[in-house]
Amino acid sequence: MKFKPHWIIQQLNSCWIISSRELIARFTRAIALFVIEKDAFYTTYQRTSAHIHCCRRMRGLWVILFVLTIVSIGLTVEGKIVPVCDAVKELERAKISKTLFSNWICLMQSESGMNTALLTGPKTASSYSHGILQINSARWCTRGRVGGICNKRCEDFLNDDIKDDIACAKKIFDQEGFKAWDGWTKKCKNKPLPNIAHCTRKRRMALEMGAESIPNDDCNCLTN
Ligand SMILES: [Ca+2]
Repeated sequence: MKFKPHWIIQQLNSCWIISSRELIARFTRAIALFVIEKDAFYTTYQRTSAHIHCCRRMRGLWVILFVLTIVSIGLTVEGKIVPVCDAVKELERAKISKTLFSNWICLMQSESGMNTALLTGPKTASSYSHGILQINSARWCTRGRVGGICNKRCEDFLNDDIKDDIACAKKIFDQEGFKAWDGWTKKCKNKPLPNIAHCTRKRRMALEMGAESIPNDDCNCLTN
């Protein structure tokens, strides 16, 4: 049988309309019949009860559809909170100077809370900032198509892969330094920086133990 979503919506809508109008009429008729003729009352009562049951099921369907919609929206916008050591690993892959790792992590934490899907704005010139590094559409990327100085779609900075985010952020850093990010200026500049020593320590311990692989939740980012 071919699925017809418009038919379901029609049924649901008609049920809602009937429930608020027709039910009152049916109960009124039922009360009148009860007074006049007892048997006729029971017949009408059964029909009305069946209708109430039908509407309850329809309302149940509405609730299910509503919950599914909310869940699907939630899945769409839900981002990944990147573990610190995973971010450090990506910084190393991007050949960022190790002496700046703590600043980069502080930058990510202060700008986005390490959330890859964070979208903020609009700011000046209707620009938006995207992702874990809050890359702005005013200059660095273009919304909906490839563009900007980084020659990227801004939406690409909202997914869980932060390699391209870091690559673009490197260009921002090369041109403007960390001061390009308000979060870094307010929360990192001349402030205590995040301690990422545990990322290097776990890696070093694993190497000393001769482990060939390290569990996912550990950091295998630093080779020194
Ligand atoms: Ca990305």
